[in-house]
Amino acid sequence: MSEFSSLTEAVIKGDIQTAVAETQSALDAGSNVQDILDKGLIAAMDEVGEKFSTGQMFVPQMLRSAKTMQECMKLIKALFQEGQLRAKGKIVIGTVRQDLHDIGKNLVAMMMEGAGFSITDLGVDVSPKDFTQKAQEVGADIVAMSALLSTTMPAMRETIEALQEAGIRDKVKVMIGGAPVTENFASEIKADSYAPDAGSAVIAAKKLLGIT
Ligand code: B1M
Repeated sequence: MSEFSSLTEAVIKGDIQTAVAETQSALDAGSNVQDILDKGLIAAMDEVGEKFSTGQMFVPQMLRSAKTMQECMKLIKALFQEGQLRAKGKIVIGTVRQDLHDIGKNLVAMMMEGAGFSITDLGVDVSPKDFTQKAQEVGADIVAMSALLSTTMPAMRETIEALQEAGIRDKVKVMIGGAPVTENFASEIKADSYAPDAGSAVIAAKKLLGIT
């Protein structure tokens, strides 16, 4: 059991007040910030992802845990900018062109942030050009696209083509997901990865970047 087990437990339960207090007291006690993140917060989100993927936890509880994690992150985020924490990789995420559904995409983004990735969230209705420009600008490791409409899935292929045309397809991994998206579709459009839910998306992102 880690020294941050009360923090981990509070995040899993979605108990914002306790989790924030535990984070603050760990910081006040001089705990290593990377440890608070890895052993306290990320450990909690790993478990939440696992419980969600195996049907032991549902969307509202997962959102609550993700929100709890985000509130704790506010306390330690400034230290990221000061370079005291290592981001696991840079992910540019968005819902594809002409698609306004963002609940699932937000969940994926929150879980990925919870897993220690640096997230640039472009929001909804993101054009292939915008995905490409932002990926170039931030030096993204992964472009992550969400689509909830069968009519907007082709925009995923077009985004991959735009990355290709911009000459960065070999520098960036592409991950896709969303209710109508399938593993077959991912292979068809030559995406690097597909994930059916937010918990699996984190596992897939780690796998893409060779993080164990
Ligand atoms: Co829309 N809608 N909607 N809608 N809507 C669906 C998707 C639909 C299935 C409803 C239905 O007909 N049964 C249907 C799509 C049919 C299809 O094409 N297959 C539909 C339709 C038709 C429409 C409109 C066209 C309706 C209309 O106006 N005639 C319209 C389109 C607007 C547009 O986008 N241009 C529309 C509008 C809307 C609202 C704006 C009202 C609202 C969206 C609000 C918002 O997101 N801010 C809405 C909603 C809420 C839904 C439903 C009810 C719920 C979607 C949702 O949030 N699910 C949906 C029906 C349904 O799914 N039961 C429906 C919860 C969310 C947590 O799950 O998004 O699947 P999900 O995300 C999951 C996974 O898919 C995965 O992880 C998430 C967490 O586990 N995942 C990824 C998602 N992205 C991922 C990315 C990854 C990896 C995993 O890697 C990058």
